[in-house]
Amino acid sequence: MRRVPKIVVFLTAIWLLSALSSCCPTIPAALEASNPAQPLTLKWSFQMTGPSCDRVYADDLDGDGHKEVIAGAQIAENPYLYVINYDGTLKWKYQPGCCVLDVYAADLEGDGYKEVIAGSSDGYAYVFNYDGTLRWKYHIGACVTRVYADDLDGDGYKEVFAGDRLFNYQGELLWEAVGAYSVYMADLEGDGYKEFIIGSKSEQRVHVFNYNGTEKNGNIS
Ligand SMILES: [Ca+2]
Ligand SMILES: [Ca+2]
Ligand SMILES: [Ca+2]
Repeated sequence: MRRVPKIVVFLTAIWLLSALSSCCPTIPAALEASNPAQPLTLKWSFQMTGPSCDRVYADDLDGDGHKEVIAGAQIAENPYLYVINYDGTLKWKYQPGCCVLDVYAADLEGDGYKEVIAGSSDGYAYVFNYDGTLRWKYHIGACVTRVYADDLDGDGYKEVFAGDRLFNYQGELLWEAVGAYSVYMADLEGDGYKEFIIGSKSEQRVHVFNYNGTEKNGNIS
């Protein structure tokens, strides 16, 4: 039986260890989109730095009537957050310290321009202006796997959820939701205040909080 060289075993072990210890998942196979009954036509494709793109989103950041595509490269080496024009050309890009895990866009202060929110496995939540300039970033520490924004208290300014924390639009910490994994904001009973809905990964529960961070009606399992 042919022996595997020690260096190959060593490098494979290093790769496996780094893949397991990182927030970045293993690299999937190449995309195949096919349906013989209804063939798909490729409009354009954009070459990223890494072999994996985990999060994509689209919105009209600058209000010119064309939506931009936001895409995050999920690779530890040379990762980038990309904002791509509707025609497939690069608008801007930003290099965080590690993989981009989630992206979202929202007009935080209602000035007509949407901000780009990104979470990274470098432990930071990032908020960018529509033109790619960094507005603020916050070091959460753990991998920032979810980002989202909505106006929770109805004051006209959107709050930013990132990782397990809630910030005001200027990046000031409002409160923490330790153990949060997924999030959404909606006015459940129509009283003008949105509730903060949080899915917990470890507890297998959904929690609903009032806009001020107090738990609403106990846990909903
Ligand atoms: Ca646009
Ligand atoms: Ca804005
Ligand atoms: Ca608000």
